[in-house]
Amino acid sequence: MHIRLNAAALVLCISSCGLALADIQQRADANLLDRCPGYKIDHFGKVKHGFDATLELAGAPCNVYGKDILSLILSVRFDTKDRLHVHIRDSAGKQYQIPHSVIPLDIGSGVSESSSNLKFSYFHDPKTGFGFEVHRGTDVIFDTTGHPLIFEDQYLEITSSLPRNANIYGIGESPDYFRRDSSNTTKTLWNRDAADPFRENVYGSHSVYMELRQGLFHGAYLHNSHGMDIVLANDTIQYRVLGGTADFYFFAGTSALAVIDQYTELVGRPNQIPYWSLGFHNCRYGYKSVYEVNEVIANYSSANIPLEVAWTDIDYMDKTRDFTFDLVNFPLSEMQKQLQTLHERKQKMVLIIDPAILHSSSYPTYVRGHDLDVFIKNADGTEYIGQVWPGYTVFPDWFAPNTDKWWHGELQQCFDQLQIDGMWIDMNEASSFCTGSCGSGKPDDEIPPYPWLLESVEPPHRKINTTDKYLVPPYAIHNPLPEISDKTIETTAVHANGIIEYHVHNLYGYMESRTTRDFLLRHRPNERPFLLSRSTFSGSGALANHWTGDNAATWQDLHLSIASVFDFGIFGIPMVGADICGFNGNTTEELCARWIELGAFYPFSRDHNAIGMVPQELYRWDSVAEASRRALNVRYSLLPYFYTMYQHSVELGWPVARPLVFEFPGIPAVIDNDRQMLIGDGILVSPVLQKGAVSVDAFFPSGRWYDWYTFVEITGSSSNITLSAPLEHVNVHIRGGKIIATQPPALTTAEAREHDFSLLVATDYHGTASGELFVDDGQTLSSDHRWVQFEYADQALRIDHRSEGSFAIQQRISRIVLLGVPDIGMVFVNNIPAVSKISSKNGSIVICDLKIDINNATTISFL
Ligand code: MIG
Repeated sequence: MHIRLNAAALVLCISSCGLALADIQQRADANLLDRCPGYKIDHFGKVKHGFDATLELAGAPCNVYGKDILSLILSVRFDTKDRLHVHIRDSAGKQYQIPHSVIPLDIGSGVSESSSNLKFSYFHDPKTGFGFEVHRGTDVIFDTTGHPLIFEDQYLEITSSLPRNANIYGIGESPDYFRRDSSNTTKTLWNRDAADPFRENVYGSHSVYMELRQGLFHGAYLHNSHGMDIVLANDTIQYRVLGGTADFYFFAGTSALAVIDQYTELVGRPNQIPYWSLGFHNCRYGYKSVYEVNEVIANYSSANIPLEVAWTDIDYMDKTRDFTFDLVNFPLSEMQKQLQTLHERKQKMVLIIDPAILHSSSYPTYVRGHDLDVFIKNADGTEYIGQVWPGYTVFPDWFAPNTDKWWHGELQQCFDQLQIDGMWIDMNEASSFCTGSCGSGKPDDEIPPYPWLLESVEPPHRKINTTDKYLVPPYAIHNPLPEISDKTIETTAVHANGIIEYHVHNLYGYMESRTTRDFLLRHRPNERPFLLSRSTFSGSGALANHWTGDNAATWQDLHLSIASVFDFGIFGIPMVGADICGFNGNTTEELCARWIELGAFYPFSRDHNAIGMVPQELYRWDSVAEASRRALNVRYSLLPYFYTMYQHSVELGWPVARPLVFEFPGIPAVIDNDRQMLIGDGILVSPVLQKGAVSVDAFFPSGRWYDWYTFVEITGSSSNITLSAPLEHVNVHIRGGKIIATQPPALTTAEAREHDFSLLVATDYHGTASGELFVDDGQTLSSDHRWVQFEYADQALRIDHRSEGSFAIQQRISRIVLLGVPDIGMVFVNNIPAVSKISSKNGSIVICDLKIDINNATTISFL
């Protein structure tokens, strides 16, 4: 019998057992840093679309956390009119840089300095040497002058001044409030399997931030795969990086959406998702059998709660080995039946895969991989062996020439047996339960005990080898474990190209996402893959989607989930959500009800639970079931709108879930609002985040807002309004000035898509409103599409479409709801009186029984 426990237990132990090196070593050499001489700039000259120069160390090396590099190259390029690239690298070209083949950054067409919205200038300070400024108009958005550049082989330090109390967003992955505390924040970027500890580094790395100054946003991104700390303190942002080069990109903004557009143009636009993935997903760790999952699926449907996708966790595997099925509890034949039934009902199945592969000569997947030489190595050339669920494991080396072929082959065999609809890749930080190559030399059949099951609660940590500069780099980033190799692959492990893990650790999940997505694309050419990855890096959004990992069933984590969803909007991974009702710990009825009321609006909406916790499927309590039906009804009604907003993500990077500050940057009161969530720019969700509360204080920017359910108008006056919020109710409002297309909800997205549309025309104080609807087949990559445009003014609604695309929309508009308009008596469609039914409800006008073809330009007048 295999006992599985939550790995979080291990994390808790390690972080409390050992003092992290960073704590001991933390800036012990701070005074030495004062000796760093900075650089002298020379040979500054104009080149096409920018400047080049050389930098020479301006004095004696300080060698604080490595060896100072004497000679550097500065190149400045105006990539696009809103993106400036400033790259400082070693002249010798020895520092590790992320290859273009791994992350294909956009290089931009190049513009002249005069047509760029950003300008570059440099200064020489007698004390600190070279420094540079990035200007946007009169604003200096990045300014390193007065802070010496430190460029050592294992330590870069770049410091830029910030305004006092700067409004900084982004930098992660790290569970935190959305607006970072710019007076005292250290964000460590070192991918780590940790159960969402507040403010610490977790699964992914995104060294991008946005800053809001006087109503305008700008952004900056450091393209570097090394471990780093990004420190906000003393009115500066300081990068402390364990290697590589200072490869910066600056984004002119000026809106939040513009910054994200500019950033995702560089690192990759979000992937196109299948329409079904916007449905509701159910998962848990610890389902005992395929039969139990069958019951769960049936229970959703008898409770009338929409369930689009049934997920199964590592429980389905035979002894947690990838690409196998448990013969007794999850036999393949029963899984096939489940899949068939799901498909008959227009539902989907997603399964999990972990990267760690059992090291055993009787495990065919391992043997094939070994024969193709696809696993990460020790320095002596033997296979690197760690420990994950199945026992001692090896790890695919995504850099090795045969790895894609092998990984695709294993997946192919699995898909040949079971045509699942999407994939979930977990543990790809990569997570390993022991430190170092702990399984080397162990007999084939030895299954290691899990460290947290050992009698002494505290697994003895190995002796720390401070003489190896890659195991214990001179500068200790604030990774809260004794070694940066803890709970992952050791930094000295070697990839096929000779590169050690130290340089590329943060890329592991990104690279697994790429090859896994490639498989899905090859396997079903032209079908949009659905892929969910725990570990991500800059650019992952082009390949995969994300959930925020192992949160806890607490009110605090319910609240923080909003900020994390917003963070991933900045990171270019807009299809994101947190485990609804909470993963670790037992949820409660009330918390679960409140969580689905928020989670129904996460772009990626999935209930997920840890093993051993009380069940939390949405039908388990009457109040939760009722809250779920109501909230998911709103979500499913809004699917056309979610999908339209997601198409903005695909084309422009714009996040689906947005903080108020993105849409109302001029209102100081919303700079730190991470308690409400806008969907696109037109729907405001104001969830209850507090135990026992039956009302919510919600901020409403000035303007007209309309209650989703009653159509009652609320007058926003840039202040809080207390809304009633009984347990089963979540407040949702429509923003005046927007037109939103909806479809009647159903139990699956396929069914919901077949219904005719309603248009919610929510007018502003000028009596106008506008909106768009994007429609395509929701499934193929080559689908034709149509962008329908709606404009309401002077009591007339004009329907038109963008010139691109000619997808024929089958569904008609059968209902129009006019919000905030005077009474009407008649409806004309293209000047012809329309047969329709007009009624009014709470000051709104509801027109039913219409049959309006939206493929043609149409004018509907209301008199
Ligand atoms: O360490 O596959 O974050 O969602 O249920 C636990 C079991 C491994 C961690 C994932 C979680 C998943 C769990 N996995």
